[in-house]
Amino acid sequence: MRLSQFFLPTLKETPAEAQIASHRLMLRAGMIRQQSAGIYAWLPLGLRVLNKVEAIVREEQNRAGVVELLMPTIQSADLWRESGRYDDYGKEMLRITDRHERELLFGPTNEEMITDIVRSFVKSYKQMPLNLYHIQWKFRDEVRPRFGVMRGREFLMKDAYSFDLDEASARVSYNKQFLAYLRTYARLGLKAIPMKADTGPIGGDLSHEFIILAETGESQVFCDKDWLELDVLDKAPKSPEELQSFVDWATGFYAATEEKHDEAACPVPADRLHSARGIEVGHIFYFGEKYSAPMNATVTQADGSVATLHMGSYGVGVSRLLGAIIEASHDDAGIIWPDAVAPYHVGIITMKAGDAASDAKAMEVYDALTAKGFDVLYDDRDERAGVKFADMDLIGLPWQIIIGPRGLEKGVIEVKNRRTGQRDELSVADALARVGA
Ligand code: 5CA
Repeated sequence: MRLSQFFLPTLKETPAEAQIASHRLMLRAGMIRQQSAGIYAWLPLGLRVLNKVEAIVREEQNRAGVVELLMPTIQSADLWRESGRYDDYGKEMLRITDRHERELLFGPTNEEMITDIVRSFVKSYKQMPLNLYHIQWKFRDEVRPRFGVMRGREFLMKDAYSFDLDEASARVSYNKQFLAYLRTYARLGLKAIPMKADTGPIGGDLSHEFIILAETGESQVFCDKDWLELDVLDKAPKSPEELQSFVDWATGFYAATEEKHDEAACPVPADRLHSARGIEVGHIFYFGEKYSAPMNATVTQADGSVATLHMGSYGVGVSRLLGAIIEASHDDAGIIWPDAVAPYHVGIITMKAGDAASDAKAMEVYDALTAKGFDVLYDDRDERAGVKFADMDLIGLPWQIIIGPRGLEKGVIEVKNRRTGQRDELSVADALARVGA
């Protein structure tokens, strides 16, 4: 992509309304624009990252054997009356009336709708277990939407739902999601800590929140430092027994939110206890028959008897993750994207506008990288070098290639690593190799 043909409305000034780094940086980097309180337009750069995060979430759900579908954003109030949640959900729910005076709502979550779909098609124990997910926009009329995409009113969520014959099998579904969550966050370059959690309006008695550490997190959390050293991607439990031991192992490390932490009773010695702010990037629940019983989601068993389905639900805050990743990875100059979700892998800057040799070399490098399948953003604007450097640091691509007449005379171009700040003058071939091409 050539920047002169892209739409990247970066801001020089720090927007006054943004209190935390990720919100400031997403606005300044031209990723999002607020359209109403807690409701954002995703500008091209922001959308590219959102799509990459979504793709990793999707791959890990598919890997765990969860099947994708897509449910609508608008739901009928009657469905929520069946579960008894229509009145309970209160003011957070956006209620809508259509031209026929039918009561609708913009879905804040989908337990009722997925239960309705499953009960209408699934009649026999032979169709169990069933694990389904979708990635869809949600609306919650939060009292205080804030921190940009971190606590929005409209936000993108991956929500999965499991249906099983009994509690033991539901536990296997839960554990598969638990593993998928740890893998998802690790691939996004995040250290997520599973913590036992309260279940709130979703319900049930088994639940874990996945928290990542960042200075601006909404809650104070405590955890065993040893957890932060571990790599979960090298673990591949397969059988239900292996999976259960994995979950037991992963939840065996001490981790607690402020409300649950008790210094006197804490089993971890002070020097191994890490205390930090945390951001909730996912939440999983097992709630048994809470929705299936009132909504009559049952199957016939082998002996002819009727079993009410055991359910769980599993949420990832896809749009919130962008804020969380930036909170965990930025510096004074801007965002530092982990490779896995960077909107482009390399940015090319020419230092002297109108210099034909620089322009030609930039196109040569651009073509070479593009031919190898890399996403490249070439800043070909007629701007001062200083402006281009600042914008490139701000948008945080992992690598920068800087091309100017002085280097070209020596037969070199410069490669800068955004994370370490290291800059090296290299031949074109070495520069391509340095960025991984
Ligand atoms: N039905 C369940 C799981 S599918 C559910 O709704 N869980 S939740 O309420 O915990 O939401 C799941 C995730 O969505 C949260 O962990 C959080 O990361 C994200 N989330 C929740 N509210 C918001 C919000 N207002 N803005 C951005 N992300 C949010």
